Amino acid sequence: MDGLDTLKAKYLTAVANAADESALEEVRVAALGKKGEISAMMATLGKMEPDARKAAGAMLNVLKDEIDAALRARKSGLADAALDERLRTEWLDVTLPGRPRPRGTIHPVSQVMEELTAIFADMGFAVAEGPQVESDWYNFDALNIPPEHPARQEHDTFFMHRAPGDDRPPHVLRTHTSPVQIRAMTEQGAPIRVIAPGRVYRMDMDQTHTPMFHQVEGLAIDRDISMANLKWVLEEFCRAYFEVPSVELRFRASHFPFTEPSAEVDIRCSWEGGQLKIGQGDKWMEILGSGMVHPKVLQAAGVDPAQWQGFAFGMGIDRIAMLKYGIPDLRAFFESDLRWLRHYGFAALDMPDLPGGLSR
Ligand code: 2NM
Repeated sequence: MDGLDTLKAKYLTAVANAADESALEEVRVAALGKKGEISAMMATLGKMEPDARKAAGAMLNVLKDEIDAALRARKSGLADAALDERLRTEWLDVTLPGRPRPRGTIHPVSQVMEELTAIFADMGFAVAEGPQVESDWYNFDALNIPPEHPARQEHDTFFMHRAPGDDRPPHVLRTHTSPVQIRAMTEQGAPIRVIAPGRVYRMDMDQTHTPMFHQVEGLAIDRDISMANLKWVLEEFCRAYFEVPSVELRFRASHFPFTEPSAEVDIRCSWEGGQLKIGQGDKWMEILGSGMVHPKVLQAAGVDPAQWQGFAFGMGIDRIAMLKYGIPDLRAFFESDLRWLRHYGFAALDMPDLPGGLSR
């Protein structure tokens, strides 16, 4: 039988060059398959003389075994390479630290609420809370704001709807947190020392106003509380809040229906190079309103104005947050822009405490 060496070389080369298992299978079929070249040669043995058949058959069997062995060896080589490739590409470093979950941050308004709560708590003020939907009595009447007062007109106040046919005055979204103080006085009586931080609502929207904003009000009622106590409490607050060694406040006569006398409070500051400095300089900046609680307001809350008196004040939380943390635009507070929140937000473990300093 001639040409077996050529055949052997042809198939061993084809085996060696098969790039993957399916190419290898094609080689196997071409050589050893039922219609393959080796099988076809086996089929010719029957027509040979017995001696020649024996010799040719033995050679063909050797050739078949050699090609079969080469196929198997190549097949396991390809499988090893395929496994190595998977191990290389699907490799995973199980010792890497876990990916931190994206975590939220503390909103500057929440941070400032925590800070001022800590400061006032240190001076003996408890936190009071109340509903954001209020009766007009708690929001206005009890605070000596008569029906014809401008603050009661539609352009400032959000009114809730009553059921058709219900002629009682509508509820309102509270326009200040003062109703919380009325409720606290009514429930606890005097003496009392509370702050009421929270959301308030006014129909107003421009560069410096949003329809919802945050306010903190304070109230201290006792037998002999005066404007002097008020001034000290506010100075202590500003010193701690703005984290400066000293501050200077000035009272400017003003008017609120719920206090008499009333004063707006300015803080000494400077604006050198566009940078606000609290406690020094030759400028004054208004930061809050205050006064001695009007006798009619005490009376409305069931506190006898012949025996008790005290101060109250109110300030905008969003505004003092902007001042302390250099936030230029009020409206950004409520836009829920993640980049803004990540930039101005506080880490969850940055909660303030007075011994540690409010900002660390
Ligand atoms: C202010 C200014 C002055 C105030 C009054 C009361 C209450 F309920 F006790 F009468 N709470 N807050 C008050 C006084 C608020 O905000 C500018």
